[in-house]
Amino acid sequence: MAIERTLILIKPDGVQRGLIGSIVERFERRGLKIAGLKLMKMTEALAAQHYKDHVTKGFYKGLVAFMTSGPLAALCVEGPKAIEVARKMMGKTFCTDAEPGTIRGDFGVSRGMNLVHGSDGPDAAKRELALFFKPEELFEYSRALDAAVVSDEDRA
Ligand code: DAT
Ligand code: MG
Repeated sequence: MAIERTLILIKPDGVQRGLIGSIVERFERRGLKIAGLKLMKMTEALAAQHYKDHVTKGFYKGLVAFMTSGPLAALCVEGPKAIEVARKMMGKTFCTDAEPGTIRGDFGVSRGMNLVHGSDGPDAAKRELALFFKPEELFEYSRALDAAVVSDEDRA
């Protein structure tokens, strides 16, 4: 099954800067489907689970302070190879390194305040989606435009 789901977070800087719509629009325009969407606050406990691989890193404390500083928008984005497609759309980790045309490369100049999170692989996507969404908050639905966006070959 080549149709994947991934977790995208529009981080507190993106919400503060009024970029929720601009960022969500990028995923919609690409043809990806929004299977879940909500505004929420990341608690320290959720940050510890979400960023468990980074707990020992020097930047962890600052990262958690930033991520818990205000509301963020959580999205479940679905489509063919959605995990890799979304990561490419986000650009390199630090906005200063990200190519123009990417979300980080078009909207940011910061290192840490890099606007978006995207799961980095299938295991992370599954784990992270379960952290942020209850099953009933994710939706399976067809759109009238799906036949023009995804072919049978894409689904295979
Ligand atoms: P990504 O968000 O591109 O998957 P990551 O998982 O390596 O990057 O790191 C998670 C977040 O932590 C990243 O979006 C920004 C912050 N971060 C990573 N490395 C950092 C560093 N060396 N200094 C400061 N913040 C860093
Ligand atoms: Mg990461």
